[in-house]
Amino acid sequence: MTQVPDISNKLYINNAFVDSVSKKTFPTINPATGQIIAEVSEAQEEDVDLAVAAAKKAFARRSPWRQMDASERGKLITKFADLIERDAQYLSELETLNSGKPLEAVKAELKAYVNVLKYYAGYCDKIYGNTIPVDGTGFCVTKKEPIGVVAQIIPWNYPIGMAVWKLGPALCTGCTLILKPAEQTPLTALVLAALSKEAGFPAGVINILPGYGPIAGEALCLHNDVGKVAFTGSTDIGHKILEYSAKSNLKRVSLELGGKSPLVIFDDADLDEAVNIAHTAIFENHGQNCCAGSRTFVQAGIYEQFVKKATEKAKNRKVGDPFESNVLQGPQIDQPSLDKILRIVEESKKQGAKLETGGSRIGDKGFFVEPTVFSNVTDDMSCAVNEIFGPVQTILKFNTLDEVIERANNTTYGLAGGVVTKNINNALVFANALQAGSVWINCYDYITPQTPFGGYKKSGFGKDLGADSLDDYLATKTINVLLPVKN
Ligand code: TXE
Repeated sequence: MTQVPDISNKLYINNAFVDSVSKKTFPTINPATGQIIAEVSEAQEEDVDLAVAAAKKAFARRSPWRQMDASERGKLITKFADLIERDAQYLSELETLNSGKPLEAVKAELKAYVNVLKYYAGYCDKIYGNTIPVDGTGFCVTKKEPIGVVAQIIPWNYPIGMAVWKLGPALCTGCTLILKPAEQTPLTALVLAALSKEAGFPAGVINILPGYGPIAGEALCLHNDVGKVAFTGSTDIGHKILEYSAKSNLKRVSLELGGKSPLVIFDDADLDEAVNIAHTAIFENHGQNCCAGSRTFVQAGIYEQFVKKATEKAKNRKVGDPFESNVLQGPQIDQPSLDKILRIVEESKKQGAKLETGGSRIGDKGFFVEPTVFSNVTDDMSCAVNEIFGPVQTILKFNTLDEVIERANNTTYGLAGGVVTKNINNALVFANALQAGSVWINCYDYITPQTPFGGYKKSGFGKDLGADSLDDYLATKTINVLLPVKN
């Protein structure tokens, strides 16, 4: 049995695990059983005020964090990464318990997250400004400065991953932060808090506030001492985050929102390889992936064979207890998510999509859904338009490159996309024309610490990962000195 950490009913503010001011708690559940794992402390507006005040103090002039050499910040982040690696087994088990993600997958993901932190650790002392050859006799330099106090609001689909993606660039640039994990998955964030304390970050640099979006999340976004919000979540809430910024201090905002990403298979592709890529693109993490390949476009010449093989593969996908080693799919995160998936499946059936396999809930305990495949899908059907965030593959037929480019772009989203073909021209023409932040050729979901990730259109703006993500946490200051002569 995975032990629930004894800090699970605390908030983490100013390097201390404390009760919420109101002493309110909320239950967190195991999505595989629907049973309560623990009562978790719920942050409210007054806790947000305390955490922001701690982060502000940690960012003040002459504070230990502001006095620290950038290279020392890098060493702290490295130590943090090493501690996560040390406790990988426990963190993975707790993540599986709280999120329903298969344990083996979580363990593999965790290795990648350690590398993300190490990437940012190495970047701390490599953040440069410029010298600029200005008109006149001025000597001009630019400096990249940390924004200050940042709020980070993350979802439940990759709880450790999203935390690390946000913590990395904030710490690297020297910001201080308040992170709010999703209400469904608060537990591993609290363990990360404990590990950051052990690593030795000064008080107030990292604060972790479990709580609800419309309460703690909203209070963070409206706070006038917060200089930036980094948000990953739904497009609907993305709209709200911008409103909060407009209503308060015009804080900076970066948004990583939903998607309806196309994966295009041309008929020159190796069929088995294409089926595998498309299967993983949609079914990975039970479809709960913002860049899931949730519209599979297959060229007419191989359409029937593709559907047959894709259906076989979905039927063989092992669903069950996420702690079992050969299980690839655990439960969906919660009841609303389950209801949304089943509603879209029913709507699509009524609209004429052909259900090849799946389509139903499994059992009545936990939130399990059968791996589902739809063929004969047209662009206007519910399963082709809406972000399902579930294990539902929708297979559409196309004929030409120009046609599929137009249809692939015919969405309000623009997070990612992929193409499988042996024809390099078609691959690159597609990659150039797709209105999306990431394009994968003959692969999918190829995400590394070095590669910027983030959307176009209603999938948001700003980047996670890579050096590009640092820009969102930095302000450029121009310093001009007037010299008596030019040379
Ligand atoms: O998202 P929310 P939900 C999509 C996916 C999913 C749907 C709903 O389609 O089915 O969104 O999921 C916080 N002010 N994605 O309801 O509500 C909330 O507490 C400030 C795609 O879980 O956006 C949580 O921490 N914060 C996505 C975070 O926002 C607020 C991942 C995400 O929750 C808030 C998740 C408010 N008013 C869902 N309301 C992706 N891009 O990967 C909520 N939050």
